Amino acid sequence: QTVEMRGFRLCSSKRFVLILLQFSKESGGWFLSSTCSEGFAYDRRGRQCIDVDECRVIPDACRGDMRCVNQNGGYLCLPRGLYSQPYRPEVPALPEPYPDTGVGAGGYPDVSGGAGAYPESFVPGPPRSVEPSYPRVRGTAPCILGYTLAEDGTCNDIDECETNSHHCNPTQVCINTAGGYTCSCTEGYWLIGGQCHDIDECRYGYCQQLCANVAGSYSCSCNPGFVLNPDGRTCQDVDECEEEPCSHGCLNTYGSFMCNCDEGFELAADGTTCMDLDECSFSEFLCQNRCVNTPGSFTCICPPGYYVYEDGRSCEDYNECETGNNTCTVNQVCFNYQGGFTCLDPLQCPLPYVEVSDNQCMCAAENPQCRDKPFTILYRHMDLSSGRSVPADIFQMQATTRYPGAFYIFQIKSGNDGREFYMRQTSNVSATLVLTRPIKGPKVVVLDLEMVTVNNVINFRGSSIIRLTIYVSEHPF
Ligand SMILES: [Ca+2]
Ligand SMILES: [Ca+2]
Ligand SMILES: [Ca+2]
Ligand SMILES: [Ca+2]
Repeated sequence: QTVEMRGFRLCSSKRFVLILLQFSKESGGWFLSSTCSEGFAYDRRGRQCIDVDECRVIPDACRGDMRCVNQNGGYLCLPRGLYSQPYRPEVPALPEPYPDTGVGAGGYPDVSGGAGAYPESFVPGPPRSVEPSYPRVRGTAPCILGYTLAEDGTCNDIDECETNSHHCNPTQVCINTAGGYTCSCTEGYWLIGGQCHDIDECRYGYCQQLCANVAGSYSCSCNPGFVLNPDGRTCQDVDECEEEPCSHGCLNTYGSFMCNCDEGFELAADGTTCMDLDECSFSEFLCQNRCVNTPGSFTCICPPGYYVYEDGRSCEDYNECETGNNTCTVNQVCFNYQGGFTCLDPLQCPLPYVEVSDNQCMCAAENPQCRDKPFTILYRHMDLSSGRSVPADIFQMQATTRYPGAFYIFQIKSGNDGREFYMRQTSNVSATLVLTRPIKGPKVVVLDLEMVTVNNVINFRGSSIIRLTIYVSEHPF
């Protein structure tokens, strides 16, 4: 017997041995040959070891609800409720038929236990209400690594993160997966040498302008004049002009803006306010008379009797006599001068002078009263600007009647008390009245300019007068 049972030495189940022995006695159809390994019987006809179908030949091979499944070289007892399909483990091809002489030293050791050899190949079916029972296996769990058997018989994933059975380091984050878990870094960190380190996003130019690195993140900001775009990284120029910050013109620029002012204004220190320029303070010569500052400009004002010329600066005399804007009567003669006018009364020659024209009086030579008096008095009027620069030739005299052998002397007979005038003879028949000192107006100067005629041949000496009335204006224009 022991010789025949040699193949069972490796078998741990005595029960199994007993079953096989029993079968041998009852049926006699099978012969356990010492040359066949366990679970096989020697077929004399075929002269080879063939598998024994224990499920058929052994009554109640499996107990209760267990279902017997024949295996090559053994059998399995599997719960009926647990497996919907007949269990067909993918057993590696047996080297069968065994050679007659090949006494297997245990042959198929994993199958020797009869069941539980391939738990990792089990395909879990839908849970049943039947309370499962399991083949009696050698303590091997029916679920693959990472799964645990639930009470209902299903294999459930173990959440290693939840159960704290993971091996992630403290800087890492455990992420449970089906059948396992992974260690990874949260956003903003990266794995260097097994540790999660903050990414210095600033170093990698995440922000277009200003960047602040923080643990696990970063924050971008923009220079003044820019605003952060919705992407949180790029900056966009602010169009400050939309807020109308300038008094006048606004020009948006990249990162800033510029104000400009209308003509006549200047930008204040604040860079936005436009202030009126006081053009009058620039120069005294901006206006000929008086400068009046106005917002954005200036105006020149002229004294009464003048108007502002086309150039906007100069003062031009109103010629009241030409425009008719005067108060002279029909008998009077209107005389215009700078800044005013005067009405000249009709000429009235003082006795013994008689009028010879509308501006000349004469004292007849035959009249004894006229002896030692100038022969003629010619009335002339002229105007002169106050403060006129000197010297200035202002009036010319010339002898109109020339006597052969006569010569002429020109002199200022009266009215030159201030010695502002000088008579310069320019030929033997002409002279020029020269202004030698500035005269400040307003003033009326009456000069008697005398021309003395001397003729030694006929022993004649006579004179004529030009009574020159000079209207000196109040203003130097
Ligand atoms: Ca960071
Ligand atoms: Ca801008
Ligand atoms: Ca101004
Ligand atoms: Ca005038």
